[in-house]
Amino acid sequence: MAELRKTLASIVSLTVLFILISSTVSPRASAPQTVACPKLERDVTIDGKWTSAQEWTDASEFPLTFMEGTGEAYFSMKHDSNDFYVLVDFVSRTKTEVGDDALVVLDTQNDGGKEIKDDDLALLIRWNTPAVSMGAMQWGGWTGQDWQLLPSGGFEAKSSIEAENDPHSTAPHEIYEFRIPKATLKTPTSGLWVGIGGGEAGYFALYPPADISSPDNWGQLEFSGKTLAELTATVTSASTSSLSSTPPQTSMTQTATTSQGSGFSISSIPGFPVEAIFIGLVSGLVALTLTRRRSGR
Ligand SMILES: [Ca+2]
Ligand SMILES: [Ca+2]
Repeated sequence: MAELRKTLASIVSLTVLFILISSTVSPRASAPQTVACPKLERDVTIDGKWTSAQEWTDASEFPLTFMEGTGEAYFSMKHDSNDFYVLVDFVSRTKTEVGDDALVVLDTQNDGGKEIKDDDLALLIRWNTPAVSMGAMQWGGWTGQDWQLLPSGGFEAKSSIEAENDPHSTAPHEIYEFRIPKATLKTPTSGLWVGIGGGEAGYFALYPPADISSPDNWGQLEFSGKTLAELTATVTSASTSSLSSTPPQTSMTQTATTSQGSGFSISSIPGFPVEAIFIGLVSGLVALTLTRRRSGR
């Protein structure tokens, strides 16, 4: 509860920060990227690690783009008839610090827009101590409350640094796993945004690398009836496929890109640690929406 109070107490001041950050983010130049989520071949165990070396090799994988700091991190996704699964594998994060976190944001009605709306959902795993992470929290589906611990309805989220089965690296590092019930998503296609943030020195990495305050810029998540192997074959045989933005699983050896000078200039704002900025981004979205609701706008 202390952590929850701390987050809530930060909302007002961080709203200002959020506005400042928003003003520094360049608009996305191209249309949102469509990303196909393959049907799973192997079940997921939400334990915050690669339960086996094959647990996530049937998932689509994408590097996160570092807007602040450098590193190597990926997110992977797949689905079955009931759930959407996300892995965030922060390969280079071998030193865990308080405040490190991973966030999955969904536009559940895919109505986009230039600002966050009631249906937009965020799930967070945050490290409360260097050794203990706390479960998922959510906001969205507006009933007036802010973050909650472990929302009901089948959500699951865990993190660990146990990497003995991780094909990227077996050196201990931060790994996050999420289960999100598909019933949460109200349309066949949903806006999607994934990110990590934290660290004393500061890091902030995203997919897609866009302004998160505007759902228009989020990726477009589509659940496919095909497995990853089938999707990859489709891409290979049809270069004009809409799946062309989905990298093949060879991305397992791909390194995350860095994106300094992309227009996202957190470092231009003095006096705020990036950890606070990351939480502030989310808190700012909450506060802005609450302010508008209270003022009737
Ligand atoms: Ca697992
Ligand atoms: Ca929405």
